[in-house]
Amino acid sequence: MAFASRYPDVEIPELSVPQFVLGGAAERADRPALIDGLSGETITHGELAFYVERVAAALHARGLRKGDVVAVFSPNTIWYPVVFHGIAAAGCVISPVNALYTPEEIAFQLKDSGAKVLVTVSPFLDRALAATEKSPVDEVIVMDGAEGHASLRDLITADAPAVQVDIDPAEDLITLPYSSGTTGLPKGVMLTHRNLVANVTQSRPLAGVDEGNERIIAVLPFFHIYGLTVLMNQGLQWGGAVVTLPRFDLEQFLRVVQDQKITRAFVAPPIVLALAKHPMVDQFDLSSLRSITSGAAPLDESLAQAAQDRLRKGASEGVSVGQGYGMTELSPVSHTTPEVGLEPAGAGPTPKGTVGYALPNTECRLIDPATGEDAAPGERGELWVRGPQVMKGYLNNPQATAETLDGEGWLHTGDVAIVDDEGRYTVVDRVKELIKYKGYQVAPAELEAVLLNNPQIADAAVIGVLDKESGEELPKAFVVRAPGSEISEDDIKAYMAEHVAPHKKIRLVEFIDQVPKSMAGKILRKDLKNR
Ligand code: 4UU
Repeated sequence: MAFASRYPDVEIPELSVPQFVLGGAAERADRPALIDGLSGETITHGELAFYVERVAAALHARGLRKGDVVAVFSPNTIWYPVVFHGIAAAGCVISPVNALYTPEEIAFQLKDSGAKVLVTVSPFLDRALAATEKSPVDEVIVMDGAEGHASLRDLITADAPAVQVDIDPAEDLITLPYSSGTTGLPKGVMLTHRNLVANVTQSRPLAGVDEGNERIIAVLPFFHIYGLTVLMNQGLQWGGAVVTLPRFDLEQFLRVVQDQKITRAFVAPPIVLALAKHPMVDQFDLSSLRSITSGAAPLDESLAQAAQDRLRKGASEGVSVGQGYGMTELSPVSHTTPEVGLEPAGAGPTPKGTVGYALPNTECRLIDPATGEDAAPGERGELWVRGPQVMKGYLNNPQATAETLDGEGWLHTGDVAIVDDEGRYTVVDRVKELIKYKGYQVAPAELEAVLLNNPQIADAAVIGVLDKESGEELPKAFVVRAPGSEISEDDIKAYMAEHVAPHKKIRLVEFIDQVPKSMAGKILRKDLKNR
């Protein structure tokens, strides 16, 4: 049985993402669109639209054409959205690279996505060049400039004729973020202009937007789909200001909320934890905050309540703490908690442990993994989602696409949920391989491949184990030593830390004689979990 959304459908504008997001720029040309939370440097809506047009023209003049992939490897800065929309307006596809990645990880994405150009920042240039040694691109552009490389200033001031690229929003890709999905290695997730336009449009009826006056803190990274759609594009489309921070530091975060009069914070559970528990929070005036939404990993119900109670005891009487649920393959939002007063007709307050309601235009099913049938009412089942935010598929991987996205358009999330009589969903488990560490993806198959590259390791399997204290899932490796090897736990941790980004580090090691596998050779992760 398919559950329809409790909200009436919304109409999805037939626009490209730059047209949709920057469409209101002329009306608010002189108002800030992007503010650097540390330096205060500002780009207005008018400047943003102008720079985007210039970057698109310059990329076109350099020979980039519709469908070409440009990788972007940068922390959050006020220039990231300029680059993102410039690439998009040229009809090209942005593949956002995690700022923590090692050269090997970057090279994998460059090669797999077929990126022609890599855009980065000077502090990342060493890693970028080490990556392009392994997987060459035509050009490396350094936003803030570096000897021998074009800069963003060069692009903006280039004497290139304006371009008008025809974009078919329903077919043409805008972005190619990487996700392991339910199994295997990271894959390019093909998201169209329409996917992203839809997701921002669908989220609006639950958000209660004060058009032009919202101030969003952008501390979650733009290179992850959450930051890309919800913070950057939604924030800009709402017409207020997006205030960027390059990384999470609690004091900077609190200071920016206070000084920049932030109205909305979209965060991940570790930030809610800090807001609930850290003594420093009381030293700041956070009264401008109207809502905090947590997503990307499970949020404990009592923690959400504690954070809200604490902020309300301060000056932010009206603040609410809620949740969103999403997945890269869903552009990413399928469920969210409505702002108070925007619940579906007749529904009461949304309980804190839930991820709220399915967005408009979004259908859901809950499927019993054991039987493949719809779960009985009130019972848990794997969440399937259908709607205009569902990805087109995985790049160059029809098999993985078919395993995740069925012929009727249902995206099989690999998460287990229940729905209550009011239509509110609670995520209760995950049946896919994916591990989440501080909201970031960790793909066991990827770590297993790196482990197996070590000649001292004969076989390996990786699972996530819950750390009761932090509430985090810790990547744990089960390792079979090669004959004669005496490789130690510390050796393995050090070896992995050299090859993978910090969030993917192996945090626990157990030596075993044999990795349990099915007849078909699949690792029996359940058996490892149950040990
Ligand atoms: C339990 O993490 C994301 C997207 C997060 C997001 C975005 C916008 C959340 C709210 C929002 O408004 O994408 P991925 O692809 O990195 O990871 C997807 C996985 C899900 O399948 C699920 O296992 O992250 C987990 N997840 C959650 N789990 C995401 N949100 C939640 C949640 N509770 N609220």
